[in-house]
Amino acid sequence: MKILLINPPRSPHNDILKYAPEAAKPFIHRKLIGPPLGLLTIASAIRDHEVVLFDMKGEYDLDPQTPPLADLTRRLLEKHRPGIVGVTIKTSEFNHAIEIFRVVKAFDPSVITLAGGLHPTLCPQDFEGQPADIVVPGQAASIINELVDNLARFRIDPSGCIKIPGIRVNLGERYIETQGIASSCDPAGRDFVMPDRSLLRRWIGTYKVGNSPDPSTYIFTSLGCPYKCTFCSIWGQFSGRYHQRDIESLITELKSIDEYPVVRFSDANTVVDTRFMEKLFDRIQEEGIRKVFVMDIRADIAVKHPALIAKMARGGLKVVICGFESFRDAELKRYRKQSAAVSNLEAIRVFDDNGIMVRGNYVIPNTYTEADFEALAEYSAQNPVVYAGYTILTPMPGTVYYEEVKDQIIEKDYSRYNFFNSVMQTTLPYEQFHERVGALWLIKKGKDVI
Ligand code: B12
Ligand code: SF4
Repeated sequence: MKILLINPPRSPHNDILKYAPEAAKPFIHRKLIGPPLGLLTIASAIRDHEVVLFDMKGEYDLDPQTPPLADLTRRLLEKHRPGIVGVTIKTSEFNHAIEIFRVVKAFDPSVITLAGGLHPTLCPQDFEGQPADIVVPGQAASIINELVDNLARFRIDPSGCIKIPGIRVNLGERYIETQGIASSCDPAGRDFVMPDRSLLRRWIGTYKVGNSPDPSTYIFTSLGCPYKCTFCSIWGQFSGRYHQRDIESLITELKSIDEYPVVRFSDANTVVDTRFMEKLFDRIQEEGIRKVFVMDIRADIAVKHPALIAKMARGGLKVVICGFESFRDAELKRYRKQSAAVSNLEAIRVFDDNGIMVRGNYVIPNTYTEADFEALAEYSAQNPVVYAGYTILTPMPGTVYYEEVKDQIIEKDYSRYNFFNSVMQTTLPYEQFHERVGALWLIKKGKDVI
């Protein structure tokens, strides 16, 4: 049975960009670029079946004249005639995923639709009444084969899957959560699936970040995060667990991706076990692996372990994304960041000393007034980083922050939940708030490394 796996297009909404001063616009993110690692993992797990992976983000980047979503989906259905269509979904892509499922069901109601990824993991209930036959929460690489085998055996009838624990099955009149707990999955260890990047070859030229002429790929050395920041979706996705990869498996993967000189670690929080990172970079050196590495490192960790940062820089670490979040301890405390504002400044020094380009990200609450914006702008200008990102503190469904403020949410359209549009009433007028956020992007120093 043929399975079509789709990475949906990006949400088009970006009110920071829309209302920003013209001078700031070139610096503001228009789109994040990168291969869909989760979907690739799923595709690689079921490679014994006939799988087609289609990256719609990559396709629209490759050819902006690509037809609109519904037409593109119909073309894919006509070309491949799949029995199953699976879509990977984060919150801002929910609407696009539902549109894809609608087109599939209109094309042929017997095609099974599968929803997987972050949003189905955190909010599986959102799919009730939607044209998604099966919702697969969590790291699905360990059950996807069983699921597909069942669908094949039961002639593509979703009711044949109700014995698989931990999924949601839409039986038309009933939307049921199957009994039992999904067998414990060890996604970074026993159940790790080596991604087969040849499935993404068509779009490799689009996976370029910054000014780099070379394509980049994602690799994870860990999944989840041991911290519990209130606004963050990631620790909830993994129920607070942190899964670490095996070093030799990582070395094998790094040695197999010659066509990708730039490697972006997709870890939420790359340096947790410092001994692991020491060893990984020893092995990278021993094997003579030369890559430009990009990764997320917490400010407090960089401050505590400058020698490790120096070693990683010698091993190819060139860009660090650092969640500064705020310049005020009171805000950091409210977000449960467990890092003090002073660490942001000290971390900038550690990274600068090692020639690492820092991308520092601040999150802006909807309550910010002119005085708050001025205070942040002054602080940022005194402590500039090569590239600073300013996005909106957004209550992503499934987070602690969402529960804290859900009564204040005025925007229910998920396609606006991408950190670029306020979904709550802003203290400043809406346009002015976004303009102020946009203007902050002007504060940067130096030249981008890649
Ligand atoms: C790689 C990545 C990307 C890549 C690729 C994503 C893609 N699909 O195209 C790119 C760069 C394109 C990207 C873009 C964006 N991203 Co992003 N991204 C990540 C990142 C760093 C890693 C995800 C990952 O690869 N994890 C490892 C894999 C193995 O796990 P996984 O994806 O969960 O997949 C497993 C399961 O979920 C499941 N599964 C996944 N898909 C499917 C599909 C089916 C059918 C099934 C059955 C199972 C299944 O099985 C997989 C294997 O076990 C995470 C942060 C993090 N560290 O988690 C943010 C993250 C997911 N991104 C996030 C966001 C917000 C975005 C953007 C909206 C940012 C922006 N402002 O533009 C855009 C989305 C586009 C848009 N504008 O709408 C948020 C999501 C928050 C939320 N609740 O939605 C995260 C959590 C980061 C954060 N700061 O909070 N992203
Ligand atoms: S914001 Fe970073 S440190 Fe905090 S929980 Fe999320 S991934 Fe972990």
